[in-house]
Amino acid sequence: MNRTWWKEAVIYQIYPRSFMDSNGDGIGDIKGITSRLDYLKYLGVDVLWLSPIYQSPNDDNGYDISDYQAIMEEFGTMADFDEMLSEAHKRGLRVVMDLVVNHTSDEHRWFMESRKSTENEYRDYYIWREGKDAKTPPNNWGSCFGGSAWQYDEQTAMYYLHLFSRKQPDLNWDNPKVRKEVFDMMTWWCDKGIDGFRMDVISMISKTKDMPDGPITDFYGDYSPYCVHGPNIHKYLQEMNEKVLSRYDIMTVGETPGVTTELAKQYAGEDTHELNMVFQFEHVDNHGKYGKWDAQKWQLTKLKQILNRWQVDLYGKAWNSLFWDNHDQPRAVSRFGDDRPRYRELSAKMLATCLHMMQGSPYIYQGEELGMTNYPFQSPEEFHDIESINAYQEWCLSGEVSHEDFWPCITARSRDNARTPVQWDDSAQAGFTTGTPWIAVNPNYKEINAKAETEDPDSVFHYYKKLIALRKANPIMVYGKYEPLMEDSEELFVYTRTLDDVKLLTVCNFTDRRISFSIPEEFVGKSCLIANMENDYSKKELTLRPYEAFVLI
Ligand code: TEU
Ligand code: CA
Repeated sequence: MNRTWWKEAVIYQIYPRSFMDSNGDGIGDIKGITSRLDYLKYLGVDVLWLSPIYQSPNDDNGYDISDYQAIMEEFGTMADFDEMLSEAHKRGLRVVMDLVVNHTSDEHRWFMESRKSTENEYRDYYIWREGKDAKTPPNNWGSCFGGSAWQYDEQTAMYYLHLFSRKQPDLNWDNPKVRKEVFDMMTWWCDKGIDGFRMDVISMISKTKDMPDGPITDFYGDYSPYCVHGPNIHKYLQEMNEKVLSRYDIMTVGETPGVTTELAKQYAGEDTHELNMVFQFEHVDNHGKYGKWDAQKWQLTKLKQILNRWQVDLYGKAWNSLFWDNHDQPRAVSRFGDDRPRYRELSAKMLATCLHMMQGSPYIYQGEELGMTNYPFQSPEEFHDIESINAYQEWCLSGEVSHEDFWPCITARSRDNARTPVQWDDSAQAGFTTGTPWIAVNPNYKEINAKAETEDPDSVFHYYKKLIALRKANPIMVYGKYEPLMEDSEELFVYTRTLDDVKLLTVCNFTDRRISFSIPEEFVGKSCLIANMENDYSKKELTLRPYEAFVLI
Protein backbone atom coordinates (compact mmCIF):
# COMPACT_ATOMS: atom_id res chain seq x y z
CA MET A 1 0.00 0.00 0.00
CA ASN A 2 1.57 3.31 -1.04
CA ARG A 3 2.21 5.78 1.77
CA THR A 4 0.94 9.37 1.43
CA TRP A 5 0.64 12.47 3.64
CA TRP A 6 -3.15 12.42 3.62
CA LYS A 7 -3.22 8.80 4.83
CA GLU A 8 -1.07 9.87 7.80
CA ALA A 9 -3.00 13.05 8.52
CA VAL A 10 -5.50 13.95 11.24
CA ILE A 11 -8.07 16.36 9.84
CA TYR A 12 -9.87 18.99 11.94
CA GLN A 13 -13.21 20.27 10.65
CA ILE A 14 -13.98 23.93 11.23
CA TYR A 15 -17.55 25.22 10.89
CA PRO A 16 -16.47 28.88 10.53
CA ARG A 17 -19.79 30.40 11.62
CA SER A 18 -19.38 28.86 15.08
CA PHE A 19 -15.62 28.59 15.47
CA MET A 20 -14.35 32.06 16.57
CA ASP A 21 -15.69 35.61 16.11
CA SER A 22 -13.01 38.31 15.76
CA ASN A 23 -15.15 41.45 15.33
CA GLY A 24 -17.94 41.13 17.87
CA ASP A 25 -20.82 40.64 15.42
CA GLY A 26 -21.59 37.24 16.97
CA ILE A 27 -20.64 35.36 13.81
CA GLY A 28 -17.45 33.34 13.48
CA ASP A 29 -15.08 34.55 10.77
CA ILE A 30 -11.77 33.98 9.01
CA LYS A 31 -9.74 36.29 11.25
CA GLY A 32 -11.16 34.28 14.13
CA ILE A 33 -9.76 31.10 12.58
CA THR A 34 -6.36 32.76 12.14
CA SER A 35 -6.40 33.76 15.83
CA ARG A 36 -6.80 30.10 16.82
CA LEU A 37 -4.19 28.48 14.54
CA ASP A 38 -1.72 28.10 17.43
CA TYR A 39 -4.36 26.17 19.40
CA LEU A 40 -4.84 23.82 16.45
CA LYS A 41 -1.08 23.43 16.01
CA TYR A 42 -0.77 22.63 19.72
CA LEU A 43 -3.49 19.98 19.41
CA GLY A 44 -1.30 18.46 16.69
CA VAL A 45 -3.72 18.17 13.76
CA ASP A 46 -2.32 18.30 10.23
CA VAL A 47 -5.15 19.47 7.99
CA LEU A 48 -8.00 21.96 8.46
CA TRP A 49 -11.23 21.36 6.52
CA LEU A 50 -13.25 24.58 6.35
CA SER A 51 -17.00 24.32 5.80
CA PRO A 52 -17.96 26.80 3.03
CA ILE A 53 -16.69 30.37 3.37
CA TYR A 54 -17.87 31.61 -0.06
CA GLN A 55 -20.44 34.31 -0.84
CA SER A 56 -23.83 32.95 0.24
CA PRO A 57 -27.31 34.14 1.35
CA ASN A 58 -26.97 31.49 4.11
CA ASP A 59 -30.23 29.68 3.52
CA ASP A 60 -28.25 26.56 4.42
CA ASN A 61 -25.39 28.30 6.27
CA GLY A 62 -23.06 28.60 3.31
CA TYR A 63 -23.96 25.37 1.50
CA ASP A 64 -25.89 27.61 -0.91
CA ILE A 65 -23.18 29.46 -2.81
CA SER A 66 -23.82 32.60 -4.87
CA ASP A 67 -20.16 33.25 -5.83
CA TYR A 68 -17.53 30.50 -5.59
CA GLN A 69 -14.65 32.96 -5.91
CA ALA A 70 -15.67 35.52 -3.31
CA ILE A 71 -15.64 35.30 0.49
CA MET A 72 -18.93 35.54 2.43
CA GLU A 73 -19.09 39.12 3.71
CA GLU A 74 -19.85 38.03 7.28
CA PHE A 75 -16.69 35.91 7.27
CA GLY A 76 -14.36 38.68 6.02
CA THR A 77 -12.40 39.34 2.84
CA MET A 78 -10.24 37.43 0.37
CA ALA A 79 -7.25 39.21 1.97
CA ASP A 80 -8.31 37.66 5.30
CA PHE A 81 -8.40 34.28 3.59
CA ASP A 82 -4.97 34.74 2.00
CA GLU A 83 -3.54 35.72 5.41
CA MET A 84 -5.17 32.71 7.12
CA LEU A 85 -3.85 30.35 4.44
CA SER A 86 -0.35 31.78 4.72
CA GLU A 87 -0.37 31.64 8.54
CA ALA A 88 -1.67 28.05 8.44
CA HIS A 89 1.05 26.99 6.01
CA LYS A 90 3.71 28.71 8.18
CA ARG A 91 2.57 26.35 10.96
CA GLY A 92 2.66 23.30 8.73
CA LEU A 93 -1.14 23.13 8.65
CA ARG A 94 -2.81 22.30 5.33
CA VAL A 95 -6.18 23.83 4.38
CA VAL A 96 -8.92 21.88 2.58
CA MET A 97 -11.95 23.73 1.21
CA ASP A 98 -15.56 22.55 1.01
CA LEU A 99 -16.56 22.11 -2.64
CA VAL A 100 -20.34 22.41 -3.01
CA VAL A 101 -21.08 21.81 -6.68
CA ASN A 102 -24.14 19.56 -6.70
CA HIS A 103 -26.09 22.81 -6.46
CA THR A 104 -25.60 26.57 -6.21
CA SER A 105 -27.63 29.25 -4.47
CA ASP A 106 -30.62 30.54 -6.43
CA GLU A 107 -28.84 33.91 -6.09
CA HIS A 108 -25.88 32.70 -8.15
CA ARG A 109 -25.70 34.64 -11.44
CA TRP A 110 -25.87 31.38 -13.39
CA PHE A 111 -29.31 30.66 -11.92
CA MET A 112 -30.47 34.26 -12.16
CA GLU A 113 -29.76 33.98 -15.89
CA SER A 114 -31.06 30.41 -16.26
CA ARG A 115 -34.51 31.25 -14.95
CA LYS A 116 -34.93 34.25 -17.30
CA SER A 117 -35.98 32.23 -20.35
CA THR A 118 -35.92 28.79 -21.89
CA GLU A 119 -33.56 30.19 -24.55
CA ASN A 120 -31.06 31.70 -22.10
CA GLU A 121 -27.49 30.44 -22.56
CA TYR A 122 -27.46 29.37 -18.90
CA ARG A 123 -30.79 27.55 -19.09
CA ASP A 124 -29.19 24.11 -19.19
CA TYR A 125 -26.89 24.83 -16.26
CA TYR A 126 -29.80 23.58 -14.11
CA ILE A 127 -32.47 20.88 -14.28
CA TRP A 128 -35.80 22.24 -15.56
CA ARG A 129 -38.86 20.10 -16.30
CA GLU A 130 -42.49 20.69 -17.29
CA GLY A 131 -44.88 19.90 -14.46
CA LYS A 132 -47.65 17.42 -14.96
CA ASP A 133 -49.62 20.70 -14.78
CA ALA A 134 -49.00 24.13 -13.19
CA LYS A 135 -49.90 22.70 -9.81
CA THR A 136 -48.28 19.26 -10.11
CA PRO A 137 -44.48 18.80 -10.09
CA PRO A 138 -42.81 16.55 -12.68
CA ASN A 139 -42.65 13.68 -10.14
CA ASN A 140 -43.13 12.81 -6.45
CA TRP A 141 -39.55 13.33 -5.26
CA GLY A 142 -39.03 14.92 -1.83
CA SER A 143 -36.28 17.34 -0.84
CA CYS A 144 -33.85 16.49 2.00
CA PHE A 145 -35.16 19.59 3.76
CA GLY A 146 -38.84 18.75 3.43
CA GLY A 147 -41.45 19.39 0.78
CA SER A 148 -41.23 18.61 -2.91
CA ALA A 149 -37.81 18.51 -4.62
CA TRP A 150 -39.33 20.67 -7.40
CA GLN A 151 -40.00 24.41 -7.29
CA TYR A 152 -42.38 26.01 -9.77
CA ASP A 153 -40.93 29.14 -11.38
CA GLU A 154 -43.47 31.60 -12.80
CA GLN A 155 -41.09 33.31 -15.26
CA THR A 156 -40.95 30.28 -17.57
CA ALA A 157 -43.83 28.25 -16.03
CA MET A 158 -41.51 25.31 -15.39
CA TYR A 159 -40.13 23.50 -12.35
CA TYR A 160 -36.48 23.30 -11.30
CA LEU A 161 -34.96 20.47 -9.25
CA HIS A 162 -33.59 21.12 -5.74
CA LEU A 163 -32.67 18.06 -3.70
CA PHE A 164 -32.03 20.38 -0.76
CA SER A 165 -33.66 23.74 -0.09
CA ARG A 166 -35.58 25.57 -2.83
CA LYS A 167 -32.78 28.14 -2.68
CA GLN A 168 -30.29 25.38 -3.69
CA PRO A 169 -31.09 24.50 -7.33
CA ASP A 170 -29.24 21.41 -8.58
CA LEU A 171 -26.63 21.93 -11.30
CA ASN A 172 -26.89 19.95 -14.53
CA TRP A 173 -23.57 18.07 -14.66
CA ASP A 174 -24.47 16.54 -18.02
CA ASN A 175 -23.79 20.02 -19.46
CA PRO A 176 -20.07 20.20 -20.37
CA LYS A 177 -20.16 23.96 -19.79
CA VAL A 178 -21.09 23.34 -16.14
CA ARG A 179 -18.21 20.89 -15.73
CA LYS A 180 -15.79 23.36 -17.29
CA GLU A 181 -17.00 26.21 -15.02
CA VAL A 182 -16.51 23.98 -11.96
CA PHE A 183 -13.09 22.69 -13.03
CA ASP A 184 -11.90 26.24 -13.81
CA MET A 185 -13.06 27.42 -10.37
CA MET A 186 -11.33 24.46 -8.67
CA THR A 187 -8.12 25.24 -10.57
CA TRP A 188 -8.35 28.88 -9.45
CA TRP A 189 -8.50 27.77 -5.79
CA CYS A 190 -5.69 25.23 -6.25
CA ASP A 191 -3.52 27.92 -7.82
CA LYS A 192 -4.12 30.00 -4.69
CA GLY A 193 -2.36 27.21 -2.80
CA ILE A 194 -5.14 25.33 -1.01
CA ASP A 195 -4.46 21.72 -0.16
CA GLY A 196 -7.62 19.92 -1.24
CA PHE A 197 -11.38 19.60 -1.28
CA ARG A 198 -14.13 17.97 0.73
CA MET A 199 -16.83 17.42 -1.90
CA ASP A 200 -20.39 18.01 -0.76
CA VAL A 201 -22.87 15.25 -1.79
CA ILE A 202 -20.60 14.48 -4.73
CA SER A 203 -22.36 11.11 -5.20
CA MET A 204 -25.45 13.04 -6.32
CA ILE A 205 -24.09 15.14 -9.20
CA SER A 206 -25.06 12.69 -11.97
CA LYS A 207 -28.79 12.14 -12.45
CA THR A 208 -30.63 9.80 -14.81
CA LYS A 209 -32.23 11.38 -17.88
CA ASP A 210 -35.61 9.84 -17.03
CA MET A 211 -37.05 11.13 -13.75
CA PRO A 212 -39.96 8.89 -12.80
CA ASP A 213 -41.69 8.81 -9.40
CA GLY A 214 -39.65 7.20 -6.65
CA PRO A 215 -40.75 4.78 -3.90
CA ILE A 216 -42.61 6.65 -1.13
CA THR A 217 -40.59 7.22 2.07
CA ASP A 218 -41.96 9.44 4.85
CA PHE A 219 -44.06 12.00 2.91
CA TYR A 220 -42.61 12.02 -0.64
CA GLY A 221 -40.97 9.82 -3.25
CA ASP A 222 -37.30 8.82 -2.87
CA TYR A 223 -35.01 10.40 -5.50
CA SER A 224 -32.05 8.13 -4.65
CA PRO A 225 -32.49 5.54 -7.45
CA TYR A 226 -32.21 8.38 -9.98
CA CYS A 227 -29.89 10.91 -8.27
CA VAL A 228 -27.37 8.95 -6.21
CA HIS A 229 -24.43 7.12 -7.86
CA GLY A 230 -25.94 8.13 -11.21
CA PRO A 231 -24.94 6.88 -14.68
CA ASN A 232 -22.04 9.31 -15.28
CA ILE A 233 -20.74 9.82 -11.73
CA HIS A 234 -17.43 8.02 -12.20
CA LYS A 235 -16.92 9.49 -15.68
CA TYR A 236 -17.30 13.02 -14.26
CA LEU A 237 -15.02 12.34 -11.27
CA GLN A 238 -12.35 10.86 -13.55
CA GLU A 239 -12.66 13.92 -15.77
CA MET A 240 -12.30 16.14 -12.66
CA ASN A 241 -9.27 14.11 -11.61
CA GLU A 242 -7.66 14.34 -15.04
CA LYS A 243 -8.36 18.07 -15.54
CA VAL A 244 -7.72 19.31 -11.98
CA LEU A 245 -6.96 16.96 -9.10
CA SER A 246 -4.07 15.04 -10.66
CA ARG A 247 -2.22 18.31 -11.33
CA TYR A 248 -1.72 19.23 -7.66
CA ASP A 249 -0.46 17.59 -4.47
CA ILE A 250 -3.86 17.82 -2.82
CA MET A 251 -6.22 15.70 -0.74
CA THR A 252 -9.80 14.92 -1.73
CA VAL A 253 -12.62 13.41 0.31
CA GLY A 254 -16.04 12.88 -1.19
CA GLU A 255 -19.19 13.16 0.91
CA THR A 256 -21.05 10.22 -0.62
CA PRO A 257 -24.37 9.53 1.10
CA GLY A 258 -25.51 6.03 0.17
CA VAL A 259 -22.04 4.70 -0.57
CA THR A 260 -21.26 1.02 0.06
CA THR A 261 -17.84 -0.55 0.55
CA GLU A 262 -18.03 -1.88 -3.00
CA LEU A 263 -18.78 1.57 -4.44
CA ALA A 264 -16.11 3.13 -2.21
CA LYS A 265 -13.48 1.02 -3.97
CA GLN A 266 -14.43 2.84 -7.17
CA TYR A 267 -14.85 6.35 -5.70
CA ALA A 268 -11.66 6.12 -3.63
CA GLY A 269 -9.74 3.18 -5.05
CA GLU A 270 -5.94 3.17 -4.88
CA ASP A 271 -5.82 3.28 -8.69
CA THR A 272 -9.24 4.43 -9.93
CA HIS A 273 -8.12 8.06 -10.38
CA GLU A 274 -11.17 9.61 -8.75
CA LEU A 275 -10.89 10.65 -5.05
CA ASN A 276 -8.57 9.81 -2.16
CA MET A 277 -11.30 8.83 0.29
CA VAL A 278 -15.04 9.11 0.95
CA PHE A 279 -17.30 9.71 3.94
CA GLN A 280 -19.70 6.80 4.37
CA PHE A 281 -22.82 7.22 6.55
CA GLU A 282 -23.94 3.74 7.50
CA HIS A 283 -22.81 4.18 11.12
CA VAL A 284 -24.75 7.45 11.51
CA ASP A 285 -27.87 6.42 9.59
CA ASN A 286 -29.59 4.41 12.33
CA HIS A 287 -33.05 5.62 11.40
CA GLY A 288 -36.28 4.95 13.26
CA LYS A 289 -40.02 5.46 12.80
CA TYR A 290 -39.48 9.17 12.02
CA GLY A 291 -36.58 8.59 9.61
CA LYS A 292 -33.36 10.21 10.80
CA TRP A 293 -35.23 11.83 13.71
CA ASP A 294 -34.67 9.20 16.35
CA ALA A 295 -33.16 9.12 19.83
CA GLN A 296 -32.23 5.42 19.89
CA LYS A 297 -28.65 4.36 20.47
CA TRP A 298 -27.01 1.74 18.29
CA GLN A 299 -27.02 -1.85 19.45
CA LEU A 300 -23.24 -2.23 19.72
CA THR A 301 -23.03 -5.41 17.62
CA LYS A 302 -24.78 -3.57 14.76
CA LEU A 303 -22.40 -0.60 15.00
CA LYS A 304 -19.44 -2.98 15.07
CA GLN A 305 -20.72 -4.93 12.05
CA ILE A 306 -20.75 -1.69 10.05
CA LEU A 307 -17.38 -0.32 11.14
CA ASN A 308 -15.66 -3.72 11.01
CA ARG A 309 -16.95 -4.26 7.46
CA TRP A 310 -15.62 -0.87 6.32
CA GLN A 311 -12.25 -1.67 7.87
CA VAL A 312 -11.94 -5.16 6.39
CA ASP A 313 -13.46 -4.50 2.94
CA LEU A 314 -11.34 -1.42 2.14
CA TYR A 315 -8.02 -2.74 3.40
CA GLY A 316 -5.39 -2.44 0.66
CA LYS A 317 -8.04 -1.29 -1.86
CA ALA A 318 -9.33 2.12 -0.73
CA TRP A 319 -8.95 4.52 2.22
CA ASN A 320 -11.35 5.09 5.12
CA SER A 321 -12.43 8.45 6.51
CA LEU A 322 -13.05 8.02 10.22
CA PHE A 323 -15.56 10.24 12.02
CA TRP A 324 -18.14 10.21 14.81
CA ASP A 325 -19.59 13.64 14.10
CA ASN A 326 -19.52 16.72 11.89
CA HIS A 327 -21.68 19.83 11.32
CA ASP A 328 -24.60 17.65 10.22
CA GLN A 329 -24.54 15.22 13.13
CA PRO A 330 -25.23 15.46 16.86
CA ARG A 331 -22.27 15.59 19.23
CA ALA A 332 -20.36 12.27 19.40
CA VAL A 333 -20.24 11.97 23.20
CA SER A 334 -24.01 12.49 23.43
CA ARG A 335 -24.85 10.07 20.63
CA PHE A 336 -22.31 7.27 20.92
CA GLY A 337 -20.98 7.90 24.45
CA ASP A 338 -22.57 9.06 27.69
CA ASP A 339 -22.78 12.80 28.39
CA ARG A 340 -23.87 12.44 32.01
CA PRO A 341 -21.27 14.40 34.07
CA ARG A 342 -19.94 11.22 35.70
CA TYR A 343 -19.13 9.57 32.35
CA ARG A 344 -18.76 12.37 29.79
CA GLU A 345 -14.96 12.66 29.80
CA LEU A 346 -14.34 8.92 30.11
CA SER A 347 -16.69 8.03 27.28
CA ALA A 348 -15.34 10.84 25.07
CA LYS A 349 -11.82 9.43 25.52
CA MET A 350 -13.12 5.91 24.89
CA LEU A 351 -14.74 6.98 21.62
CA ALA A 352 -11.55 8.76 20.57
CA THR A 353 -9.53 5.61 21.29
CA CYS A 354 -11.94 3.41 19.36
CA LEU A 355 -11.85 5.66 16.27
CA HIS A 356 -8.23 6.78 16.19
CA MET A 357 -6.86 3.26 16.49
CA MET A 358 -8.76 2.22 13.33
CA GLN A 359 -7.38 2.21 9.77
CA GLY A 360 -8.07 5.45 7.90
CA SER A 361 -7.74 9.21 8.29
CA PRO A 362 -9.45 10.42 11.48
CA TYR A 363 -11.57 13.60 11.40
CA ILE A 364 -12.07 15.71 14.53
CA TYR A 365 -15.08 18.02 14.42
CA GLN A 366 -14.57 21.35 16.21
CA GLY A 367 -15.22 20.91 19.95
CA GLU A 368 -15.12 17.10 19.78
CA GLU A 369 -11.58 17.37 21.22
CA LEU A 370 -13.15 19.10 24.23
CA GLY A 371 -15.93 16.56 24.72
CA MET A 372 -18.57 19.17 23.86
CA THR A 373 -22.13 17.86 24.18
CA ASN A 374 -25.53 18.24 22.54
CA TYR A 375 -27.43 21.42 23.36
CA PRO A 376 -30.38 21.36 25.86
CA PHE A 377 -33.06 22.66 23.46
CA GLN A 378 -36.23 23.81 25.22
CA SER A 379 -38.37 24.87 22.26
CA PRO A 380 -38.46 24.68 18.43
CA GLU A 381 -37.89 28.46 18.32
CA GLU A 382 -34.30 27.74 19.32
CA PHE A 383 -33.60 25.91 16.03
CA HIS A 384 -31.64 27.80 13.37
CA ASP A 385 -31.00 24.96 10.92
CA ILE A 386 -33.34 24.84 7.94
CA GLU A 387 -33.43 21.04 8.16
CA SER A 388 -34.65 21.02 11.78
CA ILE A 389 -37.08 23.90 11.31
CA ASN A 390 -38.67 22.25 8.27
CA ALA A 391 -38.74 18.81 9.91
CA TYR A 392 -40.55 20.12 12.98
CA GLN A 393 -43.03 21.78 10.63
CA GLU A 394 -43.47 18.67 8.48
CA TRP A 395 -43.74 16.11 11.32
CA CYS A 396 -45.24 18.13 14.18
CA LEU A 397 -46.99 21.31 13.15
CA SER A 398 -48.70 19.29 10.42
CA GLY A 399 -50.29 17.17 13.16
CA GLU A 400 -48.57 14.02 11.89
CA VAL A 401 -46.82 13.36 15.23
CA SER A 402 -47.34 14.85 18.70
CA HIS A 403 -44.73 17.25 20.09
CA GLU A 404 -44.24 14.87 23.06
CA ASP A 405 -43.38 11.98 20.74
CA PHE A 406 -41.27 13.94 18.28
CA TRP A 407 -39.38 16.34 20.56
CA PRO A 408 -36.89 13.79 22.04
CA CYS A 409 -36.18 12.56 18.49
CA ILE A 410 -35.52 15.91 16.82
CA THR A 411 -33.47 17.29 19.73
CA ALA A 412 -31.30 14.15 19.71
CA ARG A 413 -30.44 14.53 16.02
CA SER A 414 -30.77 18.23 15.15
CA ARG A 415 -27.74 19.54 13.26
CA ASP A 416 -27.84 22.59 15.57
CA ASN A 417 -26.37 20.40 18.33
CA ALA A 418 -23.03 20.60 16.51
CA ARG A 419 -23.35 24.25 15.54
CA THR A 420 -23.29 25.96 18.93
CA PRO A 421 -20.16 28.09 19.40
CA VAL A 422 -16.85 26.47 20.28
CA GLN A 423 -16.35 26.87 24.03
CA TRP A 424 -12.95 28.61 24.40
CA ASP A 425 -13.06 29.65 28.06
CA ASP A 426 -15.43 30.40 30.95
CA SER A 427 -15.81 34.13 30.17
CA ALA A 428 -19.05 35.54 28.71
CA GLN A 429 -20.21 33.66 25.60
CA ALA A 430 -17.43 31.13 26.25
CA GLY A 431 -14.90 33.52 24.69
CA PHE A 432 -16.44 32.90 21.24
CA THR A 433 -17.61 36.48 20.79
CA THR A 434 -17.72 39.81 22.60
CA GLY A 435 -21.16 40.31 21.08
CA THR A 436 -24.35 38.23 20.96
CA PRO A 437 -23.72 34.86 19.26
CA TRP A 438 -25.87 33.97 16.23
CA ILE A 439 -26.76 30.75 18.07
CA ALA A 440 -26.74 30.27 21.86
CA VAL A 441 -23.64 28.95 23.61
CA ASN A 442 -24.16 25.66 25.44
CA PRO A 443 -24.67 26.60 29.14
CA ASN A 444 -22.14 23.92 30.17
CA TYR A 445 -19.30 26.06 28.78
CA LYS A 446 -18.15 26.98 32.29
CA GLU A 447 -17.10 23.34 32.85
CA ILE A 448 -16.33 22.39 29.25
CA ASN A 449 -13.91 24.82 27.55
CA ALA A 450 -10.53 24.89 25.82
CA LYS A 451 -8.79 27.07 28.44
CA ALA A 452 -9.61 24.69 31.30
CA GLU A 453 -8.75 21.63 29.22
CA THR A 454 -5.44 22.82 27.76
CA GLU A 455 -4.38 23.49 31.38
CA ASP A 456 -5.51 20.04 32.60
CA PRO A 457 -3.23 17.15 31.52
CA ASP A 458 -6.07 14.65 32.15
CA SER A 459 -8.57 16.48 29.94
CA VAL A 460 -10.27 15.17 26.82
CA PHE A 461 -8.19 17.72 24.90
CA HIS A 462 -4.88 16.26 26.09
CA TYR A 463 -6.14 12.75 25.40
CA TYR A 464 -6.80 13.71 21.76
CA LYS A 465 -3.41 15.44 21.65
CA LYS A 466 -1.76 12.23 22.84
CA LEU A 467 -3.65 10.06 20.29
CA ILE A 468 -2.57 12.39 17.48
CA ALA A 469 1.05 12.28 18.64
CA LEU A 470 0.91 8.45 18.85
CA ARG A 471 -0.23 8.31 15.20
CA LYS A 472 2.92 10.16 14.17
CA ALA A 473 5.17 7.81 16.16
CA ASN A 474 3.44 4.50 15.31
CA PRO A 475 3.00 3.67 11.59
CA ILE A 476 0.93 0.65 12.66
CA MET A 477 -1.90 3.06 13.54
CA VAL A 478 -1.95 4.25 9.92
CA TYR A 479 -0.98 1.19 7.90
CA GLY A 480 -1.67 -1.81 10.16
CA LYS A 481 -4.10 -4.51 9.01
CA TYR A 482 -7.36 -4.45 11.00
CA GLU A 483 -8.90 -7.61 12.48
CA PRO A 484 -12.09 -7.58 14.58
CA LEU A 485 -12.36 -9.65 17.77
CA MET A 486 -15.37 -10.52 20.03
CA GLU A 487 -17.84 -9.45 17.32
CA ASP A 488 -20.78 -10.83 19.35
CA SER A 489 -20.09 -8.74 22.45
CA GLU A 490 -22.78 -6.14 23.16
CA GLU A 491 -20.45 -4.36 25.58
CA LEU A 492 -16.89 -4.37 24.18
CA PHE A 493 -15.46 -3.11 20.89
CA VAL A 494 -12.22 -5.10 20.45
CA TYR A 495 -9.86 -5.30 17.48
CA THR A 496 -6.21 -5.72 16.54
CA ARG A 497 -3.93 -4.02 14.05
CA THR A 498 -0.84 -5.72 12.56
CA LEU A 499 2.07 -4.20 10.68
CA ASP A 500 5.07 -6.41 9.96
CA ASP A 501 5.96 -7.96 13.34
CA VAL A 502 4.15 -5.34 15.41
CA LYS A 503 0.62 -5.97 16.70
CA LEU A 504 -1.68 -3.84 18.83
CA LEU A 505 -4.90 -4.61 20.69
CA THR A 506 -7.64 -2.04 21.23
CA VAL A 507 -10.33 -2.66 23.86
CA CYS A 508 -13.25 -0.25 24.47
CA ASN A 509 -16.07 -0.71 27.00
CA PHE A 510 -19.10 1.03 25.44
CA THR A 511 -21.21 0.57 28.61
CA ASP A 512 -21.58 2.11 32.07
CA ARG A 513 -21.16 -1.38 33.56
CA ARG A 514 -18.14 -3.30 34.87
CA ILE A 515 -17.23 -5.97 32.31
CA SER A 516 -14.79 -8.85 32.74
CA PHE A 517 -12.22 -9.31 30.01
CA SER A 518 -9.43 -11.83 29.39
CA ILE A 519 -6.45 -10.40 27.60
CA PRO A 520 -5.56 -12.67 24.62
CA GLU A 521 -2.44 -14.74 25.36
CA GLU A 522 -0.28 -12.96 22.81
CA PHE A 523 -0.91 -9.62 24.53
CA VAL A 524 -0.31 -10.65 28.13
CA GLY A 525 2.62 -8.64 29.47
CA LYS A 526 2.60 -6.21 26.53
CA SER A 527 2.95 -2.49 27.24
CA CYS A 528 0.05 -0.06 27.40
CA LEU A 529 0.20 2.47 24.54
CA ILE A 530 -2.68 4.58 25.87
CA ALA A 531 -5.57 4.17 28.32
CA ASN A 532 -8.28 6.48 29.62
CA MET A 533 -7.77 5.36 33.23
CA GLU A 534 -5.19 3.72 35.49
CA ASN A 535 -5.16 -0.10 35.48
CA ASP A 536 -2.72 -3.00 35.67
CA TYR A 537 -2.79 -4.41 32.15
CA SER A 538 -0.02 -6.90 32.89
CA LYS A 539 -2.67 -9.25 34.35
CA LYS A 540 -4.58 -11.65 32.09
CA GLU A 541 -7.97 -11.33 33.81
CA LEU A 542 -9.37 -7.80 34.06
CA THR A 543 -12.59 -6.18 35.20
CA LEU A 544 -13.09 -3.21 32.91
CA ARG A 545 -14.76 -0.19 34.47
CA PRO A 546 -17.47 1.85 32.76
CA TYR A 547 -16.20 3.27 29.43
CA GLU A 548 -12.68 1.97 30.06
CA ALA A 549 -10.49 1.99 26.96
CA PHE A 550 -6.92 0.82 26.49
CA VAL A 551 -4.42 -0.19 23.81
CA LEU A 552 -1.66 -2.79 24.23
CA ILE A 553 1.29 -3.12 21.85
O1 TEU B 1 -24.99 17.14 3.55
C1 TEU B 1 -25.59 16.20 2.69
C2 TEU B 1 -26.45 15.30 3.46
O2 TEU B 1 -26.65 14.19 3.11
C3 TEU B 1 -27.08 15.91 4.63
O3 TEU B 1 -28.42 16.18 4.24
C4 TEU B 1 -27.01 14.96 5.77
O4 TEU B 1 -27.20 13.64 5.32
C5 TEU B 1 -28.13 15.26 6.68
O5 TEU B 1 -28.05 16.62 6.97
C6 TEU B 1 -27.98 14.42 7.93
O6 TEU B 1 -29.10 14.71 8.73
C7 TEU B 1 -24.25 18.12 2.84
C8 TEU B 1 -23.73 19.12 3.86
O7 TEU B 1 -22.86 18.46 4.77
C9 TEU B 1 -24.93 19.71 4.57
O8 TEU B 1 -24.52 20.59 5.63
C10 TEU B 1 -25.76 20.47 3.56
O9 TEU B 1 -26.94 20.94 4.19
C11 TEU B 1 -26.14 19.57 2.38
O10 TEU B 1 -25.07 18.77 1.88
C12 TEU B 1 -26.58 20.43 1.20
O11 TEU B 1 -25.45 21.13 0.72
CA1 CA C 1 -17.51 37.98 13.12
